[in-house]
Amino acid sequence: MLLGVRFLFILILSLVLFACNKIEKYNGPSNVVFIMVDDLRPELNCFGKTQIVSPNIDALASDGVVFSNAYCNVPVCGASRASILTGLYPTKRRFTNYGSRVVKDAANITTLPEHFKNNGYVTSAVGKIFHHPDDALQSWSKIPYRPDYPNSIKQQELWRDYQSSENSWTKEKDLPLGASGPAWEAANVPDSIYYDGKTTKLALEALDKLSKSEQPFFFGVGFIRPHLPFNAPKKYWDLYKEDAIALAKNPHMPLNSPRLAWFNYRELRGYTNINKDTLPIKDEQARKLRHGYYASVSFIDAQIGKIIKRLKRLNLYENTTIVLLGDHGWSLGEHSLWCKHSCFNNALRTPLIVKTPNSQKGIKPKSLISFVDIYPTLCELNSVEKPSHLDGKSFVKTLTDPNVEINDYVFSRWGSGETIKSHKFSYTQYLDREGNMKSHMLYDHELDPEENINIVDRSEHKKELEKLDKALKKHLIDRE
Ligand SMILES: [Ca+2]
Repeated sequence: MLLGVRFLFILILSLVLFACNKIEKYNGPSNVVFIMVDDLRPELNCFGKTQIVSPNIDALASDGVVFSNAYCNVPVCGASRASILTGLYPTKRRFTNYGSRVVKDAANITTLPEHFKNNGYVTSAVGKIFHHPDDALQSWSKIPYRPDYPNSIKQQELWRDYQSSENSWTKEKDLPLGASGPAWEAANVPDSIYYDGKTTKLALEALDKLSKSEQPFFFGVGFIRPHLPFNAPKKYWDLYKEDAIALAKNPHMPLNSPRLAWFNYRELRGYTNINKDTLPIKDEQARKLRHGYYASVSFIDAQIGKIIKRLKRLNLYENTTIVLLGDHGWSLGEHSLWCKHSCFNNALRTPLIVKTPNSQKGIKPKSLISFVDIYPTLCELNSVEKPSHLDGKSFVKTLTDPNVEINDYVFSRWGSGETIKSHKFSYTQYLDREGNMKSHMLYDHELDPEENINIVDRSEHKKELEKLDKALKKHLIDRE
């Protein structure tokens, strides 16, 4: 009897050790699922916020690694995606706006999925990964699916995606590019009616096929919400009581901030139910916009949940590297601003969650991470040699040790603004064409994380300012 118990104990112990060993020893190319969510800011529970319902992203975060100090390099879709997917910094000439294309700005550069393809991976995608559906098509083993391609490459068709009868006029074929409908919609329809629901359905089918592939795969899934307009099925709007939605606590520009830091969020003003002048958005409408943003995030969260569930069902979840990121942050009325397009923290700080077969569960590394670091990290994780053109650094070490620091500074730019961020400070210089400084702003993120007081003229920060100025100047020279 005693021998029997001992045998059973040894057997269980062996099985446990075998299981642990299997995970710990996993060391080689893993499948990669690369999930991009348009205009997602870290307004999620896993980033310490409480207003948005996002159980699936939060569950992924608790299984993976959450980067609370991750920064995009340029806060607009096209430029940011081109930068992430080439691993190159944006400059004054390259990746400057939403229309930026890899094939134009970095023609000879091997993109991240292309590099994986060249190294034995099958690479495919559904939805919006590159901004333009026809950009860098050499990246993929087969042309990715998007609802706006190849039938049309009119970008606005993708973003409009209105499904209620009162907005059917937006489907008119001769509507000029750039003409929009309202800034939100809550049609009482199933998920599958909106583009992101269609994307999910195709992503699940693609995963079923990829699971049978003999090659490892790199699979991109790109969601267009919570990009404007905030069109999402009504059931996601119903998760929130609009009256209870809190507005930004600082709906004013920072004290002493430069005029150049302000902008009139033309993107939002382009929607038919938003006033076209320079007046601030009224509280009632601000609350509706927040409601729409939250509903859109919850809609996408549900789609991500379906993808995770399918990965689990296919027994791919444990040994797949899952990367979830936004392409930049978003202002929800803070500083009286909306949308991206600024050098404020709300536009630059961006969600990044990474789960790998070997990463520690639920850790939150403190290191500053730059989005140009994603490309080299994925190479190192999968034993793929890094191409020589990369600007960033691998942050693989942070996936098992949250105290490792990768960068002293991260750098972002928008328009004439160049930003350097350390743990404590964010410093932005607005430069003219010749590189001369027109104005600048400095925020202390330890004392003033909301960036309400520009302290650039305070003498006590003179030494720190000189240090930041020197590091920024070096970066501007190095990256060119
Ligand atoms: Ca975007």
